Amino acid sequence: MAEEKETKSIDQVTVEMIEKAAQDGVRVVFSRAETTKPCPIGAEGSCCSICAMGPCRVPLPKGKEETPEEKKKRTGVCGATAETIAARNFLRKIAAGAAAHGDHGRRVVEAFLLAARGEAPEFQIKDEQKLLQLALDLGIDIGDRSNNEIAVDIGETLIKEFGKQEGELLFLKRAPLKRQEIWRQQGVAPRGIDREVVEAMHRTHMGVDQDYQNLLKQGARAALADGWGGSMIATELQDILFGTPAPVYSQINLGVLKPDEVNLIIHGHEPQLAEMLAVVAQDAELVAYAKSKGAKGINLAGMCCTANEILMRHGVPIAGNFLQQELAIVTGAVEAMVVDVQCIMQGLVDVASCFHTKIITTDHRAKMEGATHMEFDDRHATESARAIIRAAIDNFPNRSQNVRIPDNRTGLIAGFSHETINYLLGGVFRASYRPLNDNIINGRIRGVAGVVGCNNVRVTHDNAHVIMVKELIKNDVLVLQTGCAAMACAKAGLLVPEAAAQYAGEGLASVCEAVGIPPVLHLGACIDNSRILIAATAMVKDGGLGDDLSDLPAAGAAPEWMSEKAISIGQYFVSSGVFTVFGVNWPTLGSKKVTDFLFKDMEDLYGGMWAFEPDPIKAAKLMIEQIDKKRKALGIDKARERVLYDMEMRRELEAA
Ligand code: SF4
Ligand code: MSK
Repeated sequence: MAEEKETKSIDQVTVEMIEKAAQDGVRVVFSRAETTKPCPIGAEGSCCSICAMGPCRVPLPKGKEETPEEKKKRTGVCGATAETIAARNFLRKIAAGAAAHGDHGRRVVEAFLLAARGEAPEFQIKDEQKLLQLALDLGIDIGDRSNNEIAVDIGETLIKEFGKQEGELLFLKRAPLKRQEIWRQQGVAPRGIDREVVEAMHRTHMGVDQDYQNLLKQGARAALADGWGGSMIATELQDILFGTPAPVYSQINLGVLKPDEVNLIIHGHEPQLAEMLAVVAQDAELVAYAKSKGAKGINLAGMCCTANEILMRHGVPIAGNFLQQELAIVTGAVEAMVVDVQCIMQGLVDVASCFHTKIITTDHRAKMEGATHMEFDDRHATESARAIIRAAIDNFPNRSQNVRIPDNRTGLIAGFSHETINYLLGGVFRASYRPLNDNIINGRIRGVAGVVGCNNVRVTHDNAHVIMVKELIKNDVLVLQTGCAAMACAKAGLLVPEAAAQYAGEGLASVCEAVGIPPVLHLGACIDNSRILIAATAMVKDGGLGDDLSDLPAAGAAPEWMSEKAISIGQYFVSSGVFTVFGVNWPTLGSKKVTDFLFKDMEDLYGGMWAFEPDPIKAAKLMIEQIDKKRKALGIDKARERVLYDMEMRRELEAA
């Protein structure tokens, strides 16, 4: 481990570009991390800055047991304990994460409503089947009404979910009945998405909620408003509007940039603009315009979660994940980087100033000093997208000789939506999760793990993702991925069917080979973690694996997390009954009580709990232990012992 931590990335392309940045005298995140060290007090959640009598720092004494007297004195000026401070900080992270996903969801509903009302003519309903299914789920009349009429009702119903003041979020009803009961008993069924975020902010204001358990209860509720609210609404409507993803082949890494074309990178999270750019980039007139400027064509590539969105639906190649955003510019071959919201480093502007790259912001909520702002308007989507592409083309003649595109890209298969998994496993006439459940019950698949989340410059880039996922699949755990985690494993060659024979255990490999899927399934962007909730619910409903999400042999992880959204995602998995382990650092270590509550007591309340383990192999082992614990409780642990060593069962599977 120590040796690996000395390297900045396991990805050779990233290493090569870090070196080029150094040669060019350009500061990127990897160099800034060397001079800006993390504050150890903030990292453990022991700094409170919510009022002007502070900031108050109450770090846990290191290297010695704290006496009760010392503990009593470890408070902020107002008397706030280390417990209150750690829990408040944790809740604020959840609130920010839920707000980010919620606001993304709201923007999608707004675009959906404009499209349904004919006010954004370039957006059309693409997935009619999903539209009708959602109408049925929401109790909206279908009759002989047009798709747009139905869509207006869906949009108007879902936009109210944000400002709803009482009752429960509508999508909670999609969860297994037992899970819904647990939420009601614990008093954490969210009322409205915005309401839970606002209440979290109020409770963490100076002098309000000062009971750490009560604060963490609101954390559970706000996070559920993300997973079963904002995120799920976004995923559902994006699928209806832009198409539900199906398996698609593409490529990843900075080698997807082209030396002789206009390279335009789209970075951020919301898919509306990216969708339009993907369409407009093929426009003959624009291609001709690019040629008039000396380029051979227009090359669109994605970065971070926007990349996942257009990869899943259009097969647009991915330039890289979170820590590669500045390095894309360092190639010297990017004419424009177009950004919207979330995970966009301000350092981009500084890096771009050393090259010819234009940074183009497109959303009124996310501007950057030194960038060019070109507002994207859903009502005139094509026009906005064309203007952006023209700006990129106009910049092509400014490209200097200082260009180095690494000759390295890896193939991957993405596009595993819940609907696709259902179909692939069950076939066209009996789409279901039955074969997955059967293979879990007979032990060929040991369990299912969601490995998701970001990159973090404090640990070796991509390393923990790849090590953890290899360990899981080696032990017959099917892995579902989203976000930058999926990209890390894609670069390591794990997202292709051939990876099953090379890296997966015998049982998992046999199932993957029979169905023709990789052992690691890419489900989309961070927002699409809601697909994992739906897939897990479908497994419960299919039978044989208990009657709640917490009964499933499943676990979650974010080994290289960095964003507040990751904490919100982790908490909604825990509150939905899933054991979830994070790496890097843990933001409540300043309070043993708060940490114990999250790591132990939450299991009694929700059936799921948090864990922290920075070593990815140890973290994978914790996940496998949990999976085995659930298998035992379901009485299917014996089946697994048989299947691994029984040749007759293997022959039977091959013959099937
Ligand atoms: Fe310090 Fe209390 Fe103010 Fe926080 S709320 S900064 S602990 S005085
Ligand atoms: S982009 S939230 S770094 S996964 Fe969704 Fe990647 Fe994390 Fe951003």
